[in-house]
Amino acid sequence: MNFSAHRSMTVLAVAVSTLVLAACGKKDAASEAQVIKIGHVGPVSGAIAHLGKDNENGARMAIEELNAAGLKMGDKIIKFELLAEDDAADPKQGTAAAQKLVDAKVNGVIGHLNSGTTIPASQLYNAAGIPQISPSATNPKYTRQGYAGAFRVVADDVHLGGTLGKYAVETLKGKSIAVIDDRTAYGQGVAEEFKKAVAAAGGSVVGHEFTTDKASDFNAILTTLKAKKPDVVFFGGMDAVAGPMLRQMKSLGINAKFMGGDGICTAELAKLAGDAMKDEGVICAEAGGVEGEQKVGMDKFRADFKAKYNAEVQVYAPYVYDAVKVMATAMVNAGSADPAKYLPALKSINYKGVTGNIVFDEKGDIKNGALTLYTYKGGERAQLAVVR
Ligand code: ABU
Repeated sequence: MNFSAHRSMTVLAVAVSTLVLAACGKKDAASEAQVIKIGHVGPVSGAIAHLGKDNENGARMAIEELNAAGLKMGDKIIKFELLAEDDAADPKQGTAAAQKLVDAKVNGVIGHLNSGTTIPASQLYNAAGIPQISPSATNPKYTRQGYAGAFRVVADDVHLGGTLGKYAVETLKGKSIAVIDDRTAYGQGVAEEFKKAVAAAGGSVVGHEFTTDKASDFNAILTTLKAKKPDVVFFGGMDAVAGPMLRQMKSLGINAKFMGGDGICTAELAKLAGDAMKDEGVICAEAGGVEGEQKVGMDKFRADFKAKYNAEVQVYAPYVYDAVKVMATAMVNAGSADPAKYLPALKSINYKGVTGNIVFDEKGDIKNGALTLYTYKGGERAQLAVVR
């Protein structure tokens, strides 16, 4: 082959390989997955880490299922990526975690677990135009700030405290009702709603004492309340504090029924309370619930969760799971993960999840939210009733 023929062959080979590369590049661009970032925040360290992990596992389960479903937006496969942050249930760490997610330009956030972290964090998400769904924060203020992107898939403390207050008077026939709260946004809020409902039902609150979400010694406040001979003690706070409180009530000989909201209504409470957990001695409410044929989906979720994580659902995992799927469904319906584009689809969602039907009202709260009243028998949560 002379030089000229060799040169022609070389030019042809270069041209062909350029065409092939261009074609491959085009194919790669079309088949490349579109990554959608979902932030999740909960306390995976500290006293209620067991609840934060429960939530995070609910989110992971939903993300894995969504990715396995091979969903598409236009001609691109969607890959959901979970950016999980720890706020340790602390408001300052909550805003730091929120800022991290804002800086990472997440497409949406599921969280936080606590009202005390969710409310301040919501200001950052709102300023950045990032939609947020809380699966468990029940303080009513969260959805009453006028933020277009703030949603909640559980009932709020007005509903929780109101139902429990009425139950204390009308069903438990409490005559001398005492209240303790941990001064968090949740504990204080649910206790005040409980007191309003007790008064509305004609009952009487004989004392209200205060603690913190980190306390472990309640002897002083329990001794003060014991003098008032309570037949019901309501606690606004979380299970990590309620467990030791129940033990100290037992050692002080306080035989009152113990009540609380969703923060104590966990699988872990019986372990934390040990032998102070008497059958039917505790009444609490989860801020959601299913009945009838919807129980099939919830039962399957619980069994799948147990098989996957070798752990019982604590309380909120199914709500986190549904919240992730609600957000993903809104994105797919809108054909976009751009918050401004999928927000209208999120507002008008009608989603049948494992926790029931999810439709939002004008504030972003779940419409027709349920509550489930529980007691404990043999160390296990036992359902009393679903209330709407
Ligand atoms: N709803 C109970 C626990 C979370 C919170 O609202 O702080």
